[in-house]
Amino acid sequence: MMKKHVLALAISAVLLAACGKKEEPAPAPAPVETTAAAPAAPAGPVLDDEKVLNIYNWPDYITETMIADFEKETGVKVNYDTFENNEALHAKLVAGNSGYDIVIPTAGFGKKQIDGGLYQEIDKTKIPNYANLDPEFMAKIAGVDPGNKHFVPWAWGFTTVGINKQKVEKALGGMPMPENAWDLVFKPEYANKLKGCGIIYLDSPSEILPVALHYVGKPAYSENPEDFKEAGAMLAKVRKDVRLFSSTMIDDIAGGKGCAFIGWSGDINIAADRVKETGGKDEIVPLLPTGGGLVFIDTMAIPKDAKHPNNALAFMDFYLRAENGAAMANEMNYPTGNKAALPMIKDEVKGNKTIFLSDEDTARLIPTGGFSNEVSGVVNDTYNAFKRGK
Ligand code: N2P
Repeated sequence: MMKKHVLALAISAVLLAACGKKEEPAPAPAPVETTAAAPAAPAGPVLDDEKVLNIYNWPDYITETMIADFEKETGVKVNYDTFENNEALHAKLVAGNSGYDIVIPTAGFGKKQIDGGLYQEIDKTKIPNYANLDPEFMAKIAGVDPGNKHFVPWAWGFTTVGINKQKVEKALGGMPMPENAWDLVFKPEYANKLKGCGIIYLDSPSEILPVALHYVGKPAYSENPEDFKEAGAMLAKVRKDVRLFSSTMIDDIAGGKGCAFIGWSGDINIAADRVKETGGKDEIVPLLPTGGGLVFIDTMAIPKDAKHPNNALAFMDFYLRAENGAAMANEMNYPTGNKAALPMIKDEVKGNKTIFLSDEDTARLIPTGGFSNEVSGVVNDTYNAFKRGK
């Protein structure tokens, strides 16, 4: 009743005002002196005029709701594309005008992109949640990005050997598992036995060459072409046993295309979960080779020619919220450098020694690094010769 009355009054006031409109200028409002504080700046991040953000990331590397949540909160429309490996990202960046505002290189690989001036410096004052990051983790990245000027951590993991336990045991036929799991995919006496159930390698020179070099006792990121000859000779011996070079490893593992694979730790765990969920009996396991997994730290960076750098910084800040870091571990099996996220990570994930490694396994990892531009030709040639079987 009361409401209706008020509404009626308001309507008649509007009507009256409209009718009585004459040309008389309204008196200028008298300056009001006030001691009240200026109104607070609107909460939320500074955004670019165009509410668009173009992200280029690896496949299967973001939780289901992260993009939609960011869009809803900020009104920024996110275009999200994926690339298969560091080489593909690199080619896109070097060509210029990629159109991307955030890309996610592996830090070691991306060093030459920093050196080549392909990235902007990050304005950390626009990322308040930067404070959530673990300083020790950031110190590791500083090894390739001094002062942490360009790279903001996304997630990390390691390239390793994964197996379908039942299939591998059957194929080995009583032969014991090697102590160094890299033997399964690099040593002919094992690879010959596993070729029947399928050996799959990641399709990327920068994944295969460092582990191959390390396996033959050379520096994983050697700059010496002679070392590559040795790694190439070792690889050539198992070439005929490799069934597939894959860029869709989760699908290939879960789809039963192989029994031993060189893949990423989290993806092998995702495939394992998928097999379990669909009622599969076989166990998919990422192994922790005594010969060490190849660590990767993937990081967000803003290309020099990005059109929406403020939107990019706003997304980085959003991503670095503790709950988003925790979701990457809980849902995607990849740990982050987000220290504030740790208390929110589920016990079963924290307790999984193939996600959160023991100190012993951590010490064995092949540390972050990268090949220089100069040796990249040799890396690619060695890989391509191996793949072609020449
Ligand atoms: C893909 C995540 C792994 C990226 N799902 C390896 N750098």
